[in-house]
Amino acid sequence: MKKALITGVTGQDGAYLLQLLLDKGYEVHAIKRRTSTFPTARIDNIYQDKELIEQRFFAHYGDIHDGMSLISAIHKIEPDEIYNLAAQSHVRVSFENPVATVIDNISGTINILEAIRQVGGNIRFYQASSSEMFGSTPPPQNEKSPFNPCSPYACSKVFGYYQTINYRQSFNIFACNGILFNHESPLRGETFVTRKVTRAVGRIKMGIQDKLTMGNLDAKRDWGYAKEYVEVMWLMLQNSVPDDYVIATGEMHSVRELCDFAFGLVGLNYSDYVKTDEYYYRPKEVDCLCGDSKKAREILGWQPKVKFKDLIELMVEADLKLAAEEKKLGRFIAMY
Ligand code: G4F
Repeated sequence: MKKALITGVTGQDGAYLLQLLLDKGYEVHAIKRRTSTFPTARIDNIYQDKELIEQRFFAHYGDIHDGMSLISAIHKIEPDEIYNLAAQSHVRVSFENPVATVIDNISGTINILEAIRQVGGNIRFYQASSSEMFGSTPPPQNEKSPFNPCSPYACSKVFGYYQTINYRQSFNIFACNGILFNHESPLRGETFVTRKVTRAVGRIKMGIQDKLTMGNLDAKRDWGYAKEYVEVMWLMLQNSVPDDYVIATGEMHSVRELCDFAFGLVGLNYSDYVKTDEYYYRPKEVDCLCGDSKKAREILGWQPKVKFKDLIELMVEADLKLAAEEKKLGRFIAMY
C-alpha cells in the first residue's frame, strides 16, 4: 500500500487531496498543529469513518517550523509521497502579517525538503506553488513566464518554488512544483473572493444578510475547481520525471463578472447589494491572471472539466443550502 504525507490537510486542497488518496487506496498521514479548537470541519467525514481512522488515516502532532519533528515523522511513516500544502495563503493578509507569512511559507518548504534529504530514500515531493508568483507579468502565463511577485505571500512562494528546484537539481530529489491558478469550491475559505460572493448570495437570498462589501471589482482571475486541481498534484508525482507545471483553465473573468453571474443565478442584481471599501483593496494588486496549462495537458493528460460558470453554479447551490440551514437554526448574524 502506498503511503502519503500531507501538510495542510485541514485546508480546502488538503481535504480534497486526502479524499482522493484514500479513494486510491493510500495510507495517508498528516502533520497537525496543536490547537485548542478543532480545525477539522472539512475532513470530519473522514473522522467519522472508523475503518479509515483505525487503518488508513493518521494525524501526527508536529509543526512545519520544527524540522526535527518532520524528520522523525518521515522516519516513522516512510512515505512514498509528500504533499506540502501548508501555508498562510491569504494574499491581503500577507500585507498585514508579512513576516509571519514569509516564515510560515518558507520554513515549511525548506524544512520538508531538508528532512527528505536527510532521511534519504525515494520520497516524491509536491510543492504548492502559486500563480501569484507571476504577479504583474501579463497573461497568458505559462512555465516560461517571468515572476513579478506583488505581495509578501507571492515572494514567499517564489522562494519555495526555487528551493524545490534547487533540491531537485542538487540532491536528485523527485520534487515538483504545481503552479496552480485560483481554485475554488464549496470548501473554499470564506474570505477568498469566490466564496465570499457565493456565501453572500446564499445569505442575501435567504434574507439573513443585506449587503456585501468588496474590494477591487476589476481584478481578473482564472478560476478552476479545486477538486480537479488536486488530481493533477497526484499526477505530477506519478510521472517518470519530476517537473513544474502551470495548472489553469485558460479562462479569465473579473470579480465584477463573478458578482454579476453569481447574483444573477438567484435572480438578483449585484449592483443592488455590492459596495466597495478601501479596506479590501491591496497595497499592490495583481490585475490579470490567466494560465496556459498546455504542458500539463500534453505531458500529464490533465484537463479541467469544470469552468467558471459551472464552478460558480455549484458553489452558489451549496451556499444556498448552507444559508437555508443557518436560517433554520436562527443564525442571523451579518457577516463581513
Ligand atoms: O480570492 P482572492 O483573495 O485570491 P488571490 O489573491 O488571487 O489568491 C488566491 O489564489 C492564489 C492562486 O491559486 C493562491 F496562491 C492564494 O493562496 C489564494 O488562494 O482574490 C482574488 C481577487 C484579488 O484580485 C482581490 O483583490 O479578488 C479581488 N477581490 C476583490 N474584492 C477580493 C475582494 N478578494 C478578497 N479576498 N476579498 C474581497 O472582498
